[in-house]
Amino acid sequence: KEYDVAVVGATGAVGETMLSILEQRNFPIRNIYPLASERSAGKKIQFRGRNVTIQNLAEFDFSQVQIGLFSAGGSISEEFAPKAAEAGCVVIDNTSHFRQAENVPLVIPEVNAERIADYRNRGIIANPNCSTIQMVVALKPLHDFATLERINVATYQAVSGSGASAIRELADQSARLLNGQEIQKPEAYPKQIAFNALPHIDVFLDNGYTKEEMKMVWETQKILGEPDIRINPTAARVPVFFGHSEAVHIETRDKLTAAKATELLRAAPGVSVLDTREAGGYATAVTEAANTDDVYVSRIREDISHDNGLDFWVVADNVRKGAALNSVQIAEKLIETYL
Ligand code: A2P
Ligand code: 11C
Repeated sequence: KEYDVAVVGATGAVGETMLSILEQRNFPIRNIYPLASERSAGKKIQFRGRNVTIQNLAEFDFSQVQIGLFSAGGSISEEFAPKAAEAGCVVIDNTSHFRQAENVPLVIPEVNAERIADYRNRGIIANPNCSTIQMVVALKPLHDFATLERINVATYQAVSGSGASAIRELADQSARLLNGQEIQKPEAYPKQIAFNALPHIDVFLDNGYTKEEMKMVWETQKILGEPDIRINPTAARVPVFFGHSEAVHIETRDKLTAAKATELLRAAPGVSVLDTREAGGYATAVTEAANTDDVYVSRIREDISHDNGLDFWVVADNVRKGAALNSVQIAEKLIETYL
């Protein structure tokens, strides 16, 4: 069986990757419909060696497709996802807009694929935030064994998480600074990102955390179905193009040794352990994660400051496993079992 699929935000950092992952994984597609704003409508992209014309989202008839992969921003999803669902299209939404809605499942296939069944409620499945996905893929086997009580996490996030314009801004600032030129006024971020680190992703909330940090709290609790796990994140932006890194510190109810955690992680779906406790014996965003599909875990060790504490480092390609790949994996499970 083949499906008609729309990609909303097809010219963006995530949308382009969705298209190439659909190609790479040979998703059974009859017709592909790349959609974007009227600015891009009429332009052509290549899909499976053929030219396909980008169409204007605002004029698209969603009754032509069975699946819509949305990644054009929260306000676009807010307006168009319900319309698409009403027309009979199952929406897999990569924005934050529907993630906390009670009747919308929030899915990482390796963790809670069974929740995909709840697409029937509203015709929408939410794809979690990239920083949540890679952390929870690694946490799931540890939680099943030792029961998580608390998570402390600091992130080092790539600029591709902010989209194509931020990728250009980091490249442009880096080139100018290396050439001894002044940088232009930053647009994607409030301060210079090249050769810097910004303790700020998404908007600031009343409790002093940023929305990116609170998304890690809310989404982790929802995906694991554990509203009582305490989570304390700090999210930072670093001058890396592709691949988020995270230092994760967990406290578990039951003792979890580093050896046991390593064994559990080695057996976990979607996880690759790289941890030889020597120079270079760990994964990094650029050298291992970027352009690949796995979530890499390194630096697994028992916390010397807490009896039931364990630390690890986790990296993944934020645009692939953190967004486009996870959405396509949801679509694969959807057609395998339900459509
Ligand atoms: P466009 O290129 O036509 O502006 P990124 O996250 O990398 O910045 O990409 C954002 C994506 O969302 C792009 O594909 C962009 O298309 C799309 N987009 C932005 N605004 C709209 C809109 N009003 N309608 C449809 N697509 C939009
Ligand atoms: C970032 N995590 O790296 C963000 C991007 O909620 O889908 C994804 C935002 C989201 O900037």
